[in-house]
Formats: sequence, structure tokens, C-alpha cells
Amino acid sequence: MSRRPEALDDLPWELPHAFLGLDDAAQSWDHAKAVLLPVPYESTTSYGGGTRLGPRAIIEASRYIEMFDQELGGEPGADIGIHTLPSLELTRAGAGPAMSELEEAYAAVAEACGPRFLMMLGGEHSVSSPAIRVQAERTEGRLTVLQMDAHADLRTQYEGTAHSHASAMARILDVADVVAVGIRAVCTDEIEVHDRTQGSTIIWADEMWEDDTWMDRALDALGPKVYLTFDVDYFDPSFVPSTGTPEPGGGDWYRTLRFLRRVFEEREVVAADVVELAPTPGLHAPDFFVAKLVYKLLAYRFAG
Ligand SMILES: [Mn+2]
Repeated sequence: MSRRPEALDDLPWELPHAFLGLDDAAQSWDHAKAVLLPVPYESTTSYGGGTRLGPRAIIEASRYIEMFDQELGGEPGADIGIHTLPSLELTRAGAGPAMSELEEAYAAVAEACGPRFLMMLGGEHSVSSPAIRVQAERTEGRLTVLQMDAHADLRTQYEGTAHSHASAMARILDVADVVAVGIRAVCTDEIEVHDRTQGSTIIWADEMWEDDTWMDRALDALGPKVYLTFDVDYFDPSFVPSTGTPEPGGGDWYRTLRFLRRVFEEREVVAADVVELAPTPGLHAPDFFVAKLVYKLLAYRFAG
């Protein structure tokens, strides 16, 4: 790919359409310590749709984030170097074939990344299972999935498919343990799956409003290597109404950040995803909120 002539560099161009609007140098593959993989896949969404527009909305909103991070000091974005890949376009031949295709593609990306930190942007939550399976395979010892979510996603199948967003965690229990935080909407079957599965821990959302002891309980349940899957419906809908299945009583911004910072400090997070943003036309605050969350996760990952 040949670059535009250098003589044009100083013209008043808009910011690049990459995460944080980073320029070619700050997002070059060689320099980047983090890689974003947009997967705008949506097929089994059961209530409100629109998650296929999530990754683009996150990247667009991220271009307006202040690079300076007051909590950590400095400008983590440029220091880390974040490479934004093009979006993966998965087959429409059905959920099964699409998930197989994703597993293969994700494995290739993870391999190419080497030591770089891979963050996937969904899309509906079903995209997490293939990614987790790949990371579990690549991880020495047992992987723990830290799932921030309103829903347990432990249904063995839903609406006729085992590849539903509502089954995302049921599909990985054989390869990883799961610590689910912020849960407040489950069915009886999911409670049964949870009860009979050693290595399934649930932090209920109402516990989180009592005091902070849940943070220790969640951390104690995490093994040394963690995959973070972040369904944005974990947050209270007053923060992020733009999601397919919103549930009242979710997490807030600062308490959640306090917990996440500890997770990144006390465990090795090997990869992550952020899923289920379904942008609402004309309402850009939730898009910006989620973009800032992605920036915070990357900043915590490379802090200190
Ligand atoms: Mn959910």
C-alpha cells in the first residue's frame, strides 16, 4: 500500500477513522502493543437489534476522547500504540458456520498478534465463545473468563440454536471457568447449570450495591490468567440504554473502574472483548461511554 505524498501531510485532514483517531505512526503494527478487531456480527439478537453497528460507533466516538488520562497520568493511547484492524465480515450461511469462520479467523489474528493485546469489538455476545475457545487453547493452565454482564448466558440453547447470544457462556464451560459479575436476569435452567458447574461463580448485581466485599470474592475466584468479556448491558441502562436487552439495576462507572483496575493489577488479562452496544440514532452518549470504557481497559492493561 503506497502512502499519500508527504507534501500533503500538513493539510487540515480530519482525524483518521481508527481507535482514538491515532495517526499512522501511533497505530502502526510494529509499534502497537494492542490490536482492535471489530466483529460487527449480529444474527440471534432476541429483543432490540443493532449490535452490528456497535464497533463502528465505538471507533467513531473514540476519536473525540481526550488522550490525557487524569487517573493514570500521561497519554496512554499514543504510548501503547493501538492498531485498528478492518471489520471481519462473517458468512450469512447461519450461526454455526459463522462461528466456525470466526474461530478460524480469530486464531489467525491471535497468532499474528504475538505478544500484542487483542481486544475484539462486537457485535452480539455470541462472538465471544469462539474467541474464548482460541484463547483457552493458547493459555497454559486453566483460563478464567471474567464476564461483566446482566445475563448469565448459560442457556444450553435458545430459540433453536446453541450459538445464541444467550448461550455464549454455556459454550465455553468445558474449556474455562467463569466469574460473572453484575448478573440480574436469569432463567431457572441457568441457575441449574450454574449450581452443577464447579468453576461457575456469580456476583449478583444487588450485592454490588451493599458494599465492596464482592470485589474480593470475584478476584478470589479468578485464576492467574483471565479473559475479560464485557457485555455493555452490565451497566445500568441509565448509563448505556443502547443495548439489545437492557436490565435495571446495573453497574455504575467509578465502582466498575475501581474493580477493573484491580483485576488488571492483580491478574494477567490475556485478551478481552466488548460487545452488545446497539447505537441509538441521535443519542451519542452511550457510544462515547463505551469507547471510553475500551480506552480505560487498554490503559489499565498497560499501566505501570
Ligand atoms: Mn447480556
